[in-house]
Amino acid sequence: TPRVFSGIQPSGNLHLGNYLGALKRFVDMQGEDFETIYCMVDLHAITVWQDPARLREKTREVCAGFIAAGLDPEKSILFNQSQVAEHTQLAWIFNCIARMGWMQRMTQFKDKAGKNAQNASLGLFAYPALMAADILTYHATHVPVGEDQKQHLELTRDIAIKFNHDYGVDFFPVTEPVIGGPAPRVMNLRDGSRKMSSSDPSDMTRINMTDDADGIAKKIRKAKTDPDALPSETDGLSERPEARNLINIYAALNDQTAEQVLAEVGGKQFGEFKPMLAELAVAKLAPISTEMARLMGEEAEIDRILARGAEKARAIAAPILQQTYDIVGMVGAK
Ligand code: AQP
Repeated sequence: TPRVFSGIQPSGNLHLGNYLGALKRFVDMQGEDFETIYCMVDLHAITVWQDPARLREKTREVCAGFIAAGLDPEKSILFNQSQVAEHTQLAWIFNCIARMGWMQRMTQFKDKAGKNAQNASLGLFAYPALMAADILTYHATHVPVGEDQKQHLELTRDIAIKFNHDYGVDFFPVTEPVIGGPAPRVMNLRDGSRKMSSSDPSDMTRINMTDDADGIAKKIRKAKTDPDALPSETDGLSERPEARNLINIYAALNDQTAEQVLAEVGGKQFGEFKPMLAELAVAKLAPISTEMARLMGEEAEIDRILARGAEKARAIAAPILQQTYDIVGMVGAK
């Protein structure tokens, strides 16, 4: 069976972008067709400063979010990245495969490092090589992510290809990004040109998985829109990023396509559509946030799930790392 790997950083609040771009799709892939491995990537989170107590809390919160959204620890391997040392061990090998020029082209580094790149951590620069190791230490073939991760997945492919070429082996698979669904890039509610993000200083720009019904309704009511009625076909959304975003969110939450949604709501004003969207968002998200809150009260249970998941993950990763060491020529590789 093909293997799926993906992760989410426990660095901020889980938001609707994480849910529709990643988590909901993790759940969709869980089942007979794939072996699914999902990770809280705490080592990625610390590429920018994290308060230790908050990092612990957020790691458990993301795990609670995974389970509340429908990931079943019996069907998917769930664990915390730092629990499986093979990720960092393989990342070192990949640091020696990836080229400086490749890394310098990464737009996420440029965005996050900002103007003062000299002051960014070395880890932030090397982030995509660790991500390649996360994926390839399981020989994962499918990686569900939001559209913002596309460039990092291309780098993962480049690393696999160069490793195989340099050592004359056919060892690492060339991974397929699984970017799709109606909302691969959920936009900021106040600015349709920017993605919804946990690091935006304004909480009104995003819907958090922990927001209550009133909070969700208020954020949707205040979301930026334009004065026109909704079109009945997606062509009519091309110059209307805010309208497109709300339609895509509706479609993704309701397991429809944007076309299907517009066939129903075309002609309506936002005054009528926004309450429909708020009602749908609350109906879909409230059960998840309620379950998340309950699970957060069961810290020991979460830690047990992570420990068990880490053991299963290590059983897959360890032999692949040893084979890698052997290919590279390290004495003592098993
Ligand atoms: N706006 C988004 N739309 C669709 N997918 C998104 N993802 C993130 N934002 C959106 C997807 O969520 C997964 C986890 O990403 P991450 O670990 O980078 O999470 P994050 O730090 O919470 O992402 P942010 O909010 O965008 O963080 P900052 O503000 O730090 O940049 C990935 O699959 C990602 O594509």
